[in-house]
Order: sequence, then structure tokens, then C-alpha cells
Amino acid sequence: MFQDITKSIEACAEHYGESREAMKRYLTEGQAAAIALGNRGPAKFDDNGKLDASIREAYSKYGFYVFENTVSDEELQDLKAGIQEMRDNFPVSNGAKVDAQGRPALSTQCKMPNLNWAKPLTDPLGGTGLLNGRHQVKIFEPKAADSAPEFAPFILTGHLQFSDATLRAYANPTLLQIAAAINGEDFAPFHESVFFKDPGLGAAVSWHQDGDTHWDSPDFDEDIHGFNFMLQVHGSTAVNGVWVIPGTHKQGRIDIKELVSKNGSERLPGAVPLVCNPGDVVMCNRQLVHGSFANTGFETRVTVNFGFHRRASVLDVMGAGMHSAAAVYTAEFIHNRSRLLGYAIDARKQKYPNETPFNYAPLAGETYVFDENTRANITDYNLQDLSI
Ligand SMILES: O=C(O)CCC(=O)C(=O)O
Repeated sequence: MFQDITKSIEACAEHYGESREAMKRYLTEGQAAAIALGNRGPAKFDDNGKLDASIREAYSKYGFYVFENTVSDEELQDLKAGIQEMRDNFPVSNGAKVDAQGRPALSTQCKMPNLNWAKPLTDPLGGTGLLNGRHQVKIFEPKAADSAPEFAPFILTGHLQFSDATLRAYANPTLLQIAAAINGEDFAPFHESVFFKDPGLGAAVSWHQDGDTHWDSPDFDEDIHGFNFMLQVHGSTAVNGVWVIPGTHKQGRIDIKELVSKNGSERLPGAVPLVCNPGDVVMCNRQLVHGSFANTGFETRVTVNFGFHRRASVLDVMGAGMHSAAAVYTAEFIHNRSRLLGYAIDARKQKYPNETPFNYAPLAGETYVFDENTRANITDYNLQDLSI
């Protein structure tokens, strides 16, 4: 059973003027098509710890898989509380230095400007040169209510340094076992972010593919740019969720401008939304064409994102400079960035002592203790995101 979003579909469609009925149909049909695909269910492994072959096959076919009920209710409560704690420490307004209680605001001690705000219901990336221009077209920007604030929180990067709850979620042993199955036991980290899509405010993310570096590589294949886990704290719907075009992760770099122009609208054919309940985690290939519309519905979406790469995709590679300054990712650079997994695994062990912790091969023989000093050790860790 999924959230009933009938009212949100109506409210969303109302923004689209003469395309009202087309949008309504797109949302309704997209939702039904997503559920019918069959690429969803709990994580399953064989006796050797390998990801169930049918899951691997479905992920390869569509470019995404919805791992249902992967985060327990107890952990979801922990995540909700942790995310609220971060929000309580957001600056009072975009660019302010203090939070509502007068404390130094979240991320003010960081070199990286981690909290990104957006004007309500806009598409701040679409049609700009930001992130190497990967969001090629601007999509529709509905009008927000007159009572809406000037800016709303949009994307928070580097969240592992701000939240013990998201740090613990990062070490979920089921998810890390999946990462190892897809990218090999020596998999490397990528980048972490939280997407905030508040009802009536949440900004759009125009259609794009995430990968940047390896499109013309002689070793190009469907997994060379890695994947993102998208952990849904409140669920995800056709109105507030990410949409994807299944199979496009195998087609190389796609001219999205041309796709939209040929189609005559941004409602790209064949696309489906990521339909999830709270606690579901989507594994989404970074080469898949995807994007999200502004959240004109009534449901909140908060997605905790964290991605992983194959080691060979990043080792001694010059980064794309999208998530951090461009650099060559030496073995030492990658090892330093991987420390976060060491701290996360220990943080999780302390909270869930009865769970078997994930054994991350690249840190074998090293000891990481999560304690009151950890935060200082990991400030600005994401200046070393492995951006490809
Ligand atoms: O969560 C969203 O709305 C967009 C996510 C996205 O585009 C990404 O993670 O690359």
C-alpha cells in the first residue's frame, strides 16, 4: 500500500494551466507504471552473500531498484529526530550565521557551503552551467503561495559530519553488502546529500544524468559512474519524488534538450516516479536520466542520499569538480575519504549492538572509534568527495 496522493495530483495539475489534464494523466499513469515494473522488494542475498540474481538483473535492466522496508521503524524515528535536529540548527534565513536560538548555524564552521537554499517551487539548476551544465533545460516553475518564504532549504551536502543519525544510516550493513555486490568489496565512497522537498516549497531538479567523467572511456559500461542510495524518510510519490527513464543508464550521454524539444514537453515519455514508503531505499544508477518536479503536493519528501563507486572508476582519475574541487584521486586520497565508513560502522555498532556490523575490506586491520572527538576529525570531509 502506498500513500493516497489523489489530492496532491489534483493540486499539482492545477498549476499547469492548459496542460492540467496532461499533467494529471502523466502523474497517474507514471505511478501505475512504476508499481507494475516489478523492480522492488526486500534485499535478498544467496548463501555466498551475493545479491539475489533476479535483483541484480532487474537493477541492470531498469537502472534502479527499490529495496523495500530496509530501514526499521526504530531507525526511521532516529533519522527523523536527527534531521529535525539539523533543521533546528539551520540559519534563520539564507546566508544568516545563526539559527533561531542564536547558536552558530549548521555548517558555518565549514569551508564547503553545505546548505543550499532555493526559491520555492523553482528549478534552480535547470538550464544553468552549474554542476558542469548537466541540467540542460529549465523545467516548469509553478507559482508558490503568497505566504511562502523567499527561500526554502533545498540540498544539504556533507551531512555525515552534522548528524549522528545519518552517519549511522550510512553504515547499514544490508546497504553496504549491496554496494559490495555491485561495485566490488573494495568499493569507494562518492558523496552524500539530503534533499528537502517540503510541500508547497520544494524546488525541482531538472532532468539530468549524474555521471560526468567516463562517458567516452574505452571501459565504459552501465556501472562505471556508480550509484546513489536514496533513503526515503517519509516515502516518495509521483508528485514529490524523483522520476527516472528506465534503461537510459545503458545509452551513453543523452541530449536531454533535444529529447524535451522533440517530445514537445518536459513530461518525457517512458519515465516513472520512484514510488516508496518510509524506510524504502532506492538504488539509482548515476547514468539514468532522472529529475524531480517542484513539490506542489501535500506530502513531505526528505531523501538521504549516499553513493558508492567501483574503485577502478576513481583510482588515479581526475575528478569532475562537481561536488568538490577537481583533483586526482590517489589511493591515499580515497583512503582518507573512506574513513567516514570506519566512523559510521563504529557509530552504528554502538547504537545497534545486536546487529552484525559490515566489514569494509579497504579498512581491514584499522580501528575507528566514534566518540566526542569524531566531529572535529571529519569537519569538511566532503572537500574530498569522489566526484566523477
Ligand atoms: O531528490 C531529488 O529530487 C533529486 C535527486 C537527484 O537528482 C540526484 O541525487 O542526482
